[in-house]
Amino acid sequence: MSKVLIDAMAELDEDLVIEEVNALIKANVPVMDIVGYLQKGIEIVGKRFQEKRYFMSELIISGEIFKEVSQILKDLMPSGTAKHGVFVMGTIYGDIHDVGKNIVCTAMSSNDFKVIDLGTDVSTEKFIKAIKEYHPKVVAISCLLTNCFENLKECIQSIRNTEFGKEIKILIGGGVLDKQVCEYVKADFFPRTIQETVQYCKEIYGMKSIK
Ligand code: B12
Repeated sequence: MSKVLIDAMAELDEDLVIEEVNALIKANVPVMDIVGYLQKGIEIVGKRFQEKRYFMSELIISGEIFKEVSQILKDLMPSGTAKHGVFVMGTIYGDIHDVGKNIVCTAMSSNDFKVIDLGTDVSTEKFIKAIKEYHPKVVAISCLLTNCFENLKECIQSIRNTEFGKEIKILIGGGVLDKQVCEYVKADFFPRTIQETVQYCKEIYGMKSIK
């Protein structure tokens, strides 16, 4: 556990965050552990925002710091060969958060999936168009806002209503989600970790081992 990194992220001390991330990399701390510490720090940012101790500017800065660090961490993950199945992912319409989505996409790509990243604020039509074009067995939707749950539900229902909708597995994720939301929006699975996401997708595509 790196309290230094958690606190530096919470305090939005960009230089210290980068210094500590580099120190952890040097000490061979696994990339996903580093992401976990950053996430703990950014959760504190979110809490302070809720308590009105931080404002929009601090949210924006926290997202920027996370993105910068993600770039450093991305280079440490193998780029992958895209030889396995297709993984379509996007952030639901109404929501522009993309830090978590980008991490999941990078992890999937480095685990040899062909990743189709649809971006943020993705409409139902765009998801369906991508499904028709790429024929994925798994579609992943990110959502960080409570007021987008209805969008999530509508989008999933619309995907299910298409001709291929019954066979596709739909995963959801994002800070505010839990198993109850997963049931409410009728998604197939709510992975708690990225490792679980990778494992689930490998199983769906009939692969045995996990990297
Ligand atoms: C940074 C940030 C922003 C940045 C986003 C920058 C960006 N490029 O993404 C900006 C400033 C744009 C922003 C805007 C807003 N935000 Co904001 N934001 C955050 C903050 C602080 C961090 C989010 C983040 O990047 N976390 C780090 C990543 C790594 O975590 P993650 O996304 O959860 O992803 C991880 C997992 O969940 C998982 N995952 C994510 N998606 C998926 C999908 C699948 C399929 C799977 C398997 C896994 C998975 O993988 C990741 C790695 O483990 C959160 C606080 C928090 N606790 O999350 C608030 C938060 C999400 N925001 C919030 C709010 C309210 C807003 C605004 C409405 C504020 C406003 N008044 O305008 C706007 C909404 C704009 C919009 N329409 O989308 C609230 C949401 C509350 C709620 N219950 O709805 C939060 C929780 C803050 C709070 N506590 O109040 N925000």
